[in-house]
Amino acid sequence: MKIYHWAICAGIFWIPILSGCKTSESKGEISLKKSLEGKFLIGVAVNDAQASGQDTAGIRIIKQHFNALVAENCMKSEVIHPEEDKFDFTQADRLVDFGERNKMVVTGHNLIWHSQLSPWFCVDKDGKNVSREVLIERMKKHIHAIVGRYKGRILGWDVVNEAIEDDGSYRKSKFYEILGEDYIPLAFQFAHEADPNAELYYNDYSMSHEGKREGVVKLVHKLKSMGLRIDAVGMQGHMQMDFPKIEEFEKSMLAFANAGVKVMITEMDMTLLPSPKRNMGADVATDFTYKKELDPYPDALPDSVSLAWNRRMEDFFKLFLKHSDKISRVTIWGVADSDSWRNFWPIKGRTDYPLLFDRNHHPKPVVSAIIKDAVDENRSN
Ligand code: 9MR
Repeated sequence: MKIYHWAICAGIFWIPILSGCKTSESKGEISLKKSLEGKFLIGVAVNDAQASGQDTAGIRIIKQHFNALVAENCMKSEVIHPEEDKFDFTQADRLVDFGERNKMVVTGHNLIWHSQLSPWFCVDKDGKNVSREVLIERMKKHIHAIVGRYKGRILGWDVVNEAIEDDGSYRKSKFYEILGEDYIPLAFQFAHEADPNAELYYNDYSMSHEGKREGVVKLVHKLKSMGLRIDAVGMQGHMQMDFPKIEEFEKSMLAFANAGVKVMITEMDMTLLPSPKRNMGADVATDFTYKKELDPYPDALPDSVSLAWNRRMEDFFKLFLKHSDKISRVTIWGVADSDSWRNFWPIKGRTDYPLLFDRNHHPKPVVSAIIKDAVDENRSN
């Protein structure tokens, strides 16, 4: 692994720094955001320990390498709108301030999602589904309050999250149960009313599935034909080592771009742990029992595994560079391995290695590789 890293570093800076290019990066001389300038924004999901200033090692990386951020959790309805008449903007305000202080583009995540949904949202005090009229009014109030509060400060919103199933059909969420397909155009309409300048996105996982690809393309056409604003499709990008095939992911990127929207990779990470199922997707409700053999690297990673991970991650970034004209942002779902939700999903308490920075907050070899690939591409253009 060290030799691979040396080779990458030496290629650009002719300095064989076996420690992971730490010296030059920590001086701020090279960074992801600098090398990717003019290609796409490079973002990161930020948690409250970072936005509130506690995680200083994480903050150092965020400032050095990223020019965009998204709220990992603090804008989800159960946090920001815990009761019908009560909003809690404490964490979200902190996050937006943090982004502005660090001159980062801020994305809001998310407005309408079946998961992490405030328990009151779709039901009455007896737990029965509310009427169509009541739910529309609640959605309108929710979206207007949140989007309105950050008007002009947030570039764009994941308006609806994870509404389409792998086969292209609509997810049978509470929103769908009560409002049918209408809830999606309504959400986009309300978000646009609240901040006409904000970009609006549809965001989902497992986007390389043919069925989902077609379902999402259909949705984009539908919103456009209704005269509604939709700027981009967010492909979450929660990858596995054997899924998806890069070509399938590319097909979806091209399909969305052909539908007339920008493509964003919104939640990039890649697990290298054995999976209890082939295509895991990212349904947070999935939960499997812990088994030691499914947690093979609790202390350290064998070089061969690390090498394969770094190579595959680089291959994805090569794909993003190839299609940078279609991509507006690539966002990594967390700063360092220890921050990642992958350590808790789909099995709690495992040790995973899905992000670009390790548990010591050192860059993995792929960071230098991405920088080199971006610099090389600039030279050849
Ligand atoms: O990373 C997030 C994790 O900390 C939360 O516990 C979880 C539930 O809110 O959500 C994770 O982020 C999800 C994102 O909001 C939507 N796509 C799937 C992500 C991973 O589950």
